[in-house]
Amino acid sequence: EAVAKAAAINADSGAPTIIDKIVSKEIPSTIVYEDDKVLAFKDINPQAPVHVLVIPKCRDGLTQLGKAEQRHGEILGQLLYAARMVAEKEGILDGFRVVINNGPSACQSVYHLHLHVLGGRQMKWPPG
Ligand code: DGP
Repeated sequence: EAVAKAAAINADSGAPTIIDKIVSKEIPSTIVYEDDKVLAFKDINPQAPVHVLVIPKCRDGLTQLGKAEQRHGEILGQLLYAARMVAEKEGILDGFRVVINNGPSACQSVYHLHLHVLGGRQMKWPPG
């Protein structure tokens, strides 16, 4: 966990991330949902039977949710709606969780806003 935190601190620079390469398809991913603004693909390190990341194709300053401004309202809504579409496509609409890790203390490791859509098993509360 300390390593993850250190990586997160170093990553918060606004530099390109792995997600840019996933959007450009330079790095392959298993796409679950895509439209002109949003891409959803399977997480490489799944924490549940269904674990999908939902991202804005254009980062536009949204390295993390904490950087959101009022002008981002439309894309933020589109991301949540895409999360719901992913849940339906993956057959977990009756029970799923949406998580956004924001910053080092939440173990954010990739600084391009992304929603985790998790499901397919009984989730616990509180989350760790
Ligand atoms: P977070 O810790 O909230 O910043 O989540 C970043 C997620 O990104 C983490 O669950 C693993 C995932 N991830 C990292 N690199 C890749 C990759 O190259 N491909 C895919 N599909 N997922 C990745």
